[in-house]
Amino acid sequence: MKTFRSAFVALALLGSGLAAATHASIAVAAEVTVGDLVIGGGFTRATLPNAPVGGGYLTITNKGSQADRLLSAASPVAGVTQIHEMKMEGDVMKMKELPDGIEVPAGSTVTLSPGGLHIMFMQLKQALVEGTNVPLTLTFEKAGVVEVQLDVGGIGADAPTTHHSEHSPASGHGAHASHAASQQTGLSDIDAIAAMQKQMFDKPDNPLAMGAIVVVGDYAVSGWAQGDTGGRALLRRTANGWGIHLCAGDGLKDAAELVRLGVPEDVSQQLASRLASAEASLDPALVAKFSTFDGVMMVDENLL
Ligand SMILES: [Cu+2]
Repeated sequence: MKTFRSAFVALALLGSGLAAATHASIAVAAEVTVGDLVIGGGFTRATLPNAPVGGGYLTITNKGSQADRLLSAASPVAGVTQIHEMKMEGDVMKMKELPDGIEVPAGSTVTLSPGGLHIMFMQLKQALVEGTNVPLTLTFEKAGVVEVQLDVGGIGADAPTTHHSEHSPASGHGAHASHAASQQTGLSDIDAIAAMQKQMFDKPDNPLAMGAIVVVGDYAVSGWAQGDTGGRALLRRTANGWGIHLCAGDGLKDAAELVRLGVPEDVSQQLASRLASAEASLDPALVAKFSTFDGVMMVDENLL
C-alpha cells in the first residue's frame, strides 16, 4: 500500500513546471442525459502547441436498474481516442487501454479523473485551447451513442471551468504556457515535457515543487517533490512528442542505471552529469525528496 501511495502521488506530481497556472472558478458543466445515464462534469486541460496527447474527464451516473458499459469514445480533435486507466501492477504504475471499456453499475456513478480512469486523446490534431469545448462522442452498450462537450480548462485545471470571454496571461495561463504559446514555434523541450506531464497527471489539490529537467538528445530526466516525497522521471522523445518512459528515485541520477534501462552510454553519462550539476544548485532538502520514490511507473510507449 505504501508503494501504491508513493507511486500514485508521484504520478500526480509529474512535470509540474507549470504549477504557477491558476485555477479558474468552478462552474457546473452542462449535464447530458441518454437513456438511464447522466453524463456531467466533463473537462479537459489546455495543451501547448504540438502536444501529442490530452486527457478527458467526466462522470457517468447510471440511474437505471441495469448495468451499462462505456464501449468507446471518439473526438474530432484526436487521431485516436481510447479509454484508459492508471493501475498498479506490483510495484509498477501502468497506464493502459481498457479494450472492454468501463462498466457503469446500476445506481452508481463512475468518475473519470486525472490519475485514474480517463479518456485519452492521442495524435492530437490541434492544441486544446482554454475556454473552448472539445466534442466527445461516447458509445454505451445499452444507452447508445451520445455527444458531450468537455470544457477546456487551464493547464492545471482539476474541474470544469467557467468560460472567460477574454483573459489576460495572468488569469488562467501559467507564465510558461503563455510565453511558449506566444512563440508559435520553438516550444522548448523543457516546457513541452512539463506541460505534457502536467496535462496527464497533475492533481492541483497537491501542491508540488519541480526539480531540474535535463535534456540530452532524445532523452530527459526530471525531478519533482511534494510534501515529504518525490521522485525522478525518465522521458523519451517519440515521433509524437515526449513520453514518460518510467519513474523511479535515485536510480535515474546514475549513469550505469540509465544504461541498464536502455539509454545509450554517452547520453547516460551526459544526463547524469548535467542532472548532478542542475540539482547541485537546488535546495538539498528538495533534492533529498527525489530519492524517496519507492516504485516504478511505466507508460506504454505505443500509446504515444
Ligand atoms: Cu491515458
